[in-house]
Amino acid sequence: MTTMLNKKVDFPVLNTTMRGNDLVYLDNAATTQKPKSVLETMNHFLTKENGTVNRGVYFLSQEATKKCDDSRKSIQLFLNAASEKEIIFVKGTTEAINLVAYSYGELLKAGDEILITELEHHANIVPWQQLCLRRGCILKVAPITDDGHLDLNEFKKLLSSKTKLVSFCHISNSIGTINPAKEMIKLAKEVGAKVMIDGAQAVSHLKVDVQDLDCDFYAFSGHKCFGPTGIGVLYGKEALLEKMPPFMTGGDMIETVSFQSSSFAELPRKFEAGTPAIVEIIGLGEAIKYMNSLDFTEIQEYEQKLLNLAQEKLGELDVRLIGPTHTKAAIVSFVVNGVHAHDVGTILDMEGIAVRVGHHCTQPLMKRYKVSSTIRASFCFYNNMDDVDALVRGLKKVREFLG
Ligand code: 7TS
Repeated sequence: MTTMLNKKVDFPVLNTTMRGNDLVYLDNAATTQKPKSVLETMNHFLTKENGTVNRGVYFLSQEATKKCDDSRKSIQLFLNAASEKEIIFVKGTTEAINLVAYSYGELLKAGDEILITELEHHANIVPWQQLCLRRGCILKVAPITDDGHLDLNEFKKLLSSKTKLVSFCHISNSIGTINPAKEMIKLAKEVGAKVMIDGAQAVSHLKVDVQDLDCDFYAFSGHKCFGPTGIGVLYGKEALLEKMPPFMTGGDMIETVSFQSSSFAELPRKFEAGTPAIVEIIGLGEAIKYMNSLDFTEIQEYEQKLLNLAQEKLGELDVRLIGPTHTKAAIVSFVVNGVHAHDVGTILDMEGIAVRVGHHCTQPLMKRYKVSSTIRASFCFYNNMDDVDALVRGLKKVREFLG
């Protein structure tokens, strides 16, 4: 390998041991580790500066408010959104999609169609399915080809003037497929549909530019891009957010309240009911700062090298790779022939190797491949060649133990 980014040093957890071995963390699609700067910023805030936002006349509250505003601003710049009003703080990708399904869903009527793909995480299936049950809309699903890519011809065929919303993952969490987002958005716009992108797996791997993509909504989770859990972002085009009713109601999202009626706050607060996740917002701001210090072109090249090496070495073992082999993120999903995925995961864990086994919250996709579960190793720029070797050594042990 020519480039070694050597970033493990920034992430304290990666320098610990697990069951007597150096930790090999390969579950980055589930959650990423946090750099020191994020941990220190959150600790500093809670230790020295804790206060609530948007209320106090006192210093601590003003400081907390300013830090949350700064975080929103850095997210706006990070995504290249046109305005801070377009950045809504939510709990995570799941909440962002639910918000759109409820609020944008209020604008839909019986017979309207929503188009998703076979690649989706349950978080990008269930909210639409439930919306369809509530409002009589129709859920359509664009199929994938055997090699794990969206079948663009079928996708095109499913688009019509009835399609009101298309929602798809930028990158599949389960098999790593990178969707041709720009092309899909262009096609959806031709029939007048709005587009939501589930970017949970993308923001830590690709440079995302919402204006260049021209999507209407984009969602991601802080914990999957080096920030804390409990915080995520919904980007939405201002004009569309203006038309949508609030999702949750209560404090912070109002302008005036009487017992008869209420008026709502301006964007983005119209969609942010209740005391926000203050320290998490500040932590996410620091994670964005960390990502701004990275060169995403270099990261992509490096992660592709890790992926190629992993695919090559796994190809030499008695395993079946599931999903695409190209145009994909550094996620490998596979089954070890004749061995249950959970047994593989348990033996790897004994070696200090963390992978996810199961259906990865993509049961329909598992069904498509006629498997109930896979082993998934998902890489990040802080992984290195030794981590790939450790995985391969671990899989050889699985064979030794289980035959
Ligand atoms: N969409 C995608 C593509 C995801 O990968 C996930 C989480 C979600 C939505 C939901 O994100 P959350 O932060 O709201 O939970 N994916 C995974 C995974 O692959 N393993 O654990 C969680």
